[in-house]
Amino acid sequence: MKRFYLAFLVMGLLSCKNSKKDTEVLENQKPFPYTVTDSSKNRKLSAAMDRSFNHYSNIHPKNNELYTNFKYTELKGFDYNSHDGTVSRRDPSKVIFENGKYYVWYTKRDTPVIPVGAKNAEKSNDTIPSTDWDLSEIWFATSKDGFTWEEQGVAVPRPPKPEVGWRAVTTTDILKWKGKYYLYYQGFMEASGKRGDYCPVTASYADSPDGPWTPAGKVVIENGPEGSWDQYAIHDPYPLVHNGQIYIYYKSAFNRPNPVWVGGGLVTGDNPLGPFKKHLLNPLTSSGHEVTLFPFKEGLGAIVAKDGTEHFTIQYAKDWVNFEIASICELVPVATGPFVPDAFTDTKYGRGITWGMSHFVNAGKPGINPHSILVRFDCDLSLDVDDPEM
Ligand code: AAL
Repeated sequence: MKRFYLAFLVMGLLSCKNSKKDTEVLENQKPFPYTVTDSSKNRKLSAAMDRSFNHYSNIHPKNNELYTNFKYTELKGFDYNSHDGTVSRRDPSKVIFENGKYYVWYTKRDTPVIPVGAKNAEKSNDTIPSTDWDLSEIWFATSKDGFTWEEQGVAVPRPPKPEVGWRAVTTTDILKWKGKYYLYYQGFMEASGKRGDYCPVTASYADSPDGPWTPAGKVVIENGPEGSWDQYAIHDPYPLVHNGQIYIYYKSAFNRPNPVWVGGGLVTGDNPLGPFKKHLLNPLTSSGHEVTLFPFKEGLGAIVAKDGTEHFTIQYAKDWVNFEIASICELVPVATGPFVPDAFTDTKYGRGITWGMSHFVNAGKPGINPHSILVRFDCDLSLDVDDPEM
């Protein structure tokens, strides 16, 4: 028994000694960037408190214009074959307003059977898809009010083998540039999942959003050289116009086929079919499975949805390159295609966004086959929600 008392006494003395040491003034510790009470000055901080005060001290989640809630509404007008998993719609483009109506483009899969899954990609063939987006094409729909949509048909079909995108054309986004329209999209040359989710980006162009679309027939945003962060995949192209140039943001999943780590990059140029220059600071973002951006004041806002250490944040880059976390949000939309009134106007003071399309993925559970649906989201990431053009 005595031995136990002795042990407690020693432990007690040691812990006193440690706590005294912890409260000692720490040389080289940075002064705090905020007001603190005297008693908390010069204390050693735990890792979490250090992150909170010294790295993220500018975050006030509910106290700036880039904080919002998200509301979701089911859309009318899309048929899903009783949600049996053979029809899937996902990854909507930005929504644009032309000819008195809204337009959206998206990935549509309509296959005789459901996907076998990325891990079983070897079992896929010309009619059996590996993933939800394998064997897909790019379709489009129009709407007068953004709630009820009329599916218009295919905009970009899969081209014949071995052209870029022969296996699947997916995950598109729209650019309006000098009176013409450009759809950028992922062009798969193998079933997704065989080695990873590997693909480059290609494009088609048209004089009208109704088409017809002419394929560029070549890779438009090249994968990086061997060993670089974007060597395997260029995903989610997202074009905007800034400083008289085309800015296309994109994502790469840089350690596929292992767990996904994502980075977001930027290419710029003045010819919509390339060549484009990759930004020297790429990757510009460390998180966000799909890249969703909108001109906001002088800079660029970004909805950073799933994946990465900064997921479910809204970020801001005053210079369109160096992103800082502005807020942390809940129920953040995935694969977002917002209505961005200033996307192509080369605005010097962006108005932000209030609504758009996103997708919900049903990953597949017993009795429910995997597929995705398009939904509408509404939010307040705008300077003026009463603006009639919003
Ligand atoms: C999406 C996007 C890309 C990926 C896959 C289909 O949400 O990031 O398009 O390839 O998942």
